[in-house]
Amino acid sequence: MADDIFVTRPHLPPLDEFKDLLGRIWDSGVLTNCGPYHQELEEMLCEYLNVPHISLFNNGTIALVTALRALGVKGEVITTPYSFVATAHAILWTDCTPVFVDVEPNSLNLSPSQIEAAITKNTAAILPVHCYGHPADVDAIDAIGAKHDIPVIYDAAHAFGVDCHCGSVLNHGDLSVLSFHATKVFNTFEGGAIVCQTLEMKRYIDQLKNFGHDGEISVIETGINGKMSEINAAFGLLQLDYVDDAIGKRAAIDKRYRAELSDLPGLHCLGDTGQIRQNYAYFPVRIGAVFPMGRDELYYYMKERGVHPRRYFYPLITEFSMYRNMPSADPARFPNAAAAAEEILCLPIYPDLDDASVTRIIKMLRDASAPTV
Ligand code: T4K
Repeated sequence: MADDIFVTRPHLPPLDEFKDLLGRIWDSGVLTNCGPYHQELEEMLCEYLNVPHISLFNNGTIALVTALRALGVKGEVITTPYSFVATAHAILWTDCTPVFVDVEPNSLNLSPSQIEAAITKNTAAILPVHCYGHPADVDAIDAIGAKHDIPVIYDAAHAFGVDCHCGSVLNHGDLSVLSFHATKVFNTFEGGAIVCQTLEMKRYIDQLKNFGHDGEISVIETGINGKMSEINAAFGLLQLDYVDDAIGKRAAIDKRYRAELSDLPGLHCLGDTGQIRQNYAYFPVRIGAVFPMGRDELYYYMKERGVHPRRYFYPLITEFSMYRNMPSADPARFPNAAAAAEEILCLPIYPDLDDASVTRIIKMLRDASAPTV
């Protein structure tokens, strides 16, 4: 229906400005294979994100697979069951074995002590997620990686432009992987990237995403086609001009939700992370026992009234058939993740969500919290 509200809507810059950029593609005939827009977007993103090197990809999932491959990861990879399924699928695609451990009860990010407890001689990497763009405990996790000489790859799909206590969260670990999917804070329709710390690693990743080519007639790796096209890169350049404004609009919605929902008994707003630079990618709320409806009841109540929140991340990854029978997929191993999967609802948040719509969502939640009998 026309006035339905979805969990997100992509931010789109003025079409005329995009047409101008397309003109240059038509003139040059360079459509892909790391052309001028691709190069310019890499440079602009390094500057904007304050990272030393970035390699653009055609999506975040291929970037995750390539990141694991770039570090030669073979064996067990410790990760979270509380994420989008692509996190674990990337591990299977590289013929590695996910080992699922629990998250912290409040941040819903991987618990360092649970990671440490799961390390064996077969552990080949740690793959934490900055869930909802809220930084994982990067100091503790990086220290575990260093202590055991195990690489750390952060799935930073939600963490575009996020800072932790010491600057960009993307500079932690060996590699960080971004998604620029249409539903993300910064989007290139489809897209993704790997952030790395050395030029040598960037060159290697660039070879891997380009079939393993090392020059016109030389192929040195079993690479893949992970390249971002010029159209996507041009769109990204335009998005960058508007991304601060877009994050500012998200922040204003986040502030209203917190101010006007936090007194509701049994509804807890997550992610008030204080001093860090946030991107307000999601607005997760936890529906506790004292709320008059369960999480699922509230989800359907809102949908029936034209508002479509999402239950990110329900079900847990470990519920899916390809993971369910793995030894580490026993839900008894991760009570915090299991509880979150049953209790979290992500409310709509995106730059063009207008005040009237936010008012409508808040009123709907207030009505649900005090049903008339
Ligand atoms: N790691 C993590 C932690 C991730 O969250 C993701 C992706 C990845 C890795 C992999 O990155 P990519 O390979 O995707 O780059 C969405 C996205 O498809 C997915 O990118 C994202 N995570 C995941 C959390 O959410 P769905 O199934 O929720 O998408 P969908 O189509 O239901 O869209 C949600 C809402 O957005 C719709 O109700 C309407 C709106 N929408 C969506 C699209 C695609 C639009 O208005 N326009 C659009 O074009 O998965």
